[in-house]
Amino acid sequence: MTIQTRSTQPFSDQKPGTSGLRKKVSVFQQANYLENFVQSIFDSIEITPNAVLTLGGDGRYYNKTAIQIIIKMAAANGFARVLVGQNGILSTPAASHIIRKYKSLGGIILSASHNPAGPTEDFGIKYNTPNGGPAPEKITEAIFEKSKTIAQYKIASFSDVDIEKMGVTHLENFTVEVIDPVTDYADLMASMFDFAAIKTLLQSRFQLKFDAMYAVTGPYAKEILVNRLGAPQSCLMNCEVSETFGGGHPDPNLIYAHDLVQALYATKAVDFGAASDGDGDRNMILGNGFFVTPSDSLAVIAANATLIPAYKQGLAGVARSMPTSSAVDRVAKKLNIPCYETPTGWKFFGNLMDAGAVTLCGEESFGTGSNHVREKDGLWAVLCWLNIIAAKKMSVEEIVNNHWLEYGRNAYMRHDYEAVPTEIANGVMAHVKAQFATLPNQKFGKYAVKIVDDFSYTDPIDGSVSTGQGVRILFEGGSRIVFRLSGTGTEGATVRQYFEAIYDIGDPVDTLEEIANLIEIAEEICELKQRSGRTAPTVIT
Ligand code: VG1
Ligand code: CO
Repeated sequence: MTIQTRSTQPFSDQKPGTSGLRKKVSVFQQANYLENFVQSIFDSIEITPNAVLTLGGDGRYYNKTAIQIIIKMAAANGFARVLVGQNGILSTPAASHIIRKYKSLGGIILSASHNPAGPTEDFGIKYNTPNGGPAPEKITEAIFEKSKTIAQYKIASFSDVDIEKMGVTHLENFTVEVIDPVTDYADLMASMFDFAAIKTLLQSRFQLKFDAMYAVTGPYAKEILVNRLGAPQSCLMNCEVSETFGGGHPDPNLIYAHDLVQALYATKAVDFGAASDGDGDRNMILGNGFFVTPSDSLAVIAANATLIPAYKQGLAGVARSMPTSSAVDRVAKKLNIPCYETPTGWKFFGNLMDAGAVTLCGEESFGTGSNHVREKDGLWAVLCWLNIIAAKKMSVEEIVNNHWLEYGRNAYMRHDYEAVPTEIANGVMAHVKAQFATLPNQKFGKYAVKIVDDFSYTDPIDGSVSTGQGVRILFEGGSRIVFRLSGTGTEGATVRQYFEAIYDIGDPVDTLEEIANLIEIAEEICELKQRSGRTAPTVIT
């Protein structure tokens, strides 16, 4: 095998965001763009003899091209072995599991998650560490620094490896092993859940629909739900992986998962619905005509975790990202376990899970997971719900209503304004921050501002500090508004506004009115609509 060292020049925009580097496909297609980033990753880690790299992605356009380049660069940079999912497929949680199970030095996941796919859409690349989780900021910053001064990269020349067939290819001392992307993950799920009880449930009159949104979870859902749990094939919706995700937007929410929403709201026939995103780490849970907010889903799973075999000993602790509602905090309080509040992005949960401080984690953005891997996990969340339903013999709606009766309720909403011109978005955030001195004690109708800050987090395990993680406006009584700029968009800036109102047990509940009040106050404070000329958010969840 010949190894070439090729000259290159830095690109200025290779800063990883919330979840890796995400750009339009055309950006990645520029000569040396992908190569520069991959070399910057390899230059930021120590590649030991016998090092194994796990490699795979969500199946989107450009995945296969990128995989061939990365295999050749891994060979040139001293990896001994690359494990690649057949056809380049690995869902994000499955990749995390493979990294852990086969003791990889790390993994490269090719995904832009829920962003649309295709030649004119998005591509992404993310590096995960040996614990299976997204690289922490210390490493992503090192990668970015390397990318700014890169002058050359190393690549081996051999013909493309056939990734359609499972098996091993030897190239001198370097091996490429094409693995089944599904089996290891399905085995892990079978070891954690009461498959017998779920099987009985799915073979009763209980009807399930799962929508893979033409993205990576299709084959996983087929193996787990149909082959192993005996659900009928007809429960699968949009389960063929396509390079363009069927031209859709594989973001499991009430707007984009319309086929599923239709199935759950149009008739009484279907009891349970779930959808997952492009790379399989997000989930949306629906009962018949009933939407479970991701924050409530986390709280319900935490409250009922001991019904699931993997958690029957109880939870060490829980964690949620700052904008996520505090529904899970109430559960933690009752269970008398710690509850951590971290910045947005799964990379902040890794240290807590590695240290054994938390078992379950979640985000408001349809992400829930546990310490079985180091990524959020869409199908895992679906199985949690099915296991809980099988054990409690109640509908989704009954489970959630009972939960609110027992713990109180958090009303929650998120507004996203996508593709806002960057200067306007930055202006909005600056305008909010300029009011930090005057906002405390200010009153908006019945809402008195208590605390205003820009969230900063000190990792309790390694002491690292992350600042500027989102502006929080906390009101007396516990309601709050959060403003953040997204770190995953690829066009202009995405401004996110989060609204939360708290109801204690016995409080009269009018979630719509409370949230509407907070939405108005938010505009008064941030002037986003006024400054951008927008009249409504792009997405409401
Ligand atoms: C969004 C979500 C965040 C999530 C991230 C990655 O980030 O808000 O909760 O962790 O996407 O999810 P941002 O910076 O755009 O708000 V995924 O499914 O893309 O890996
Ligand atoms: Co995702």
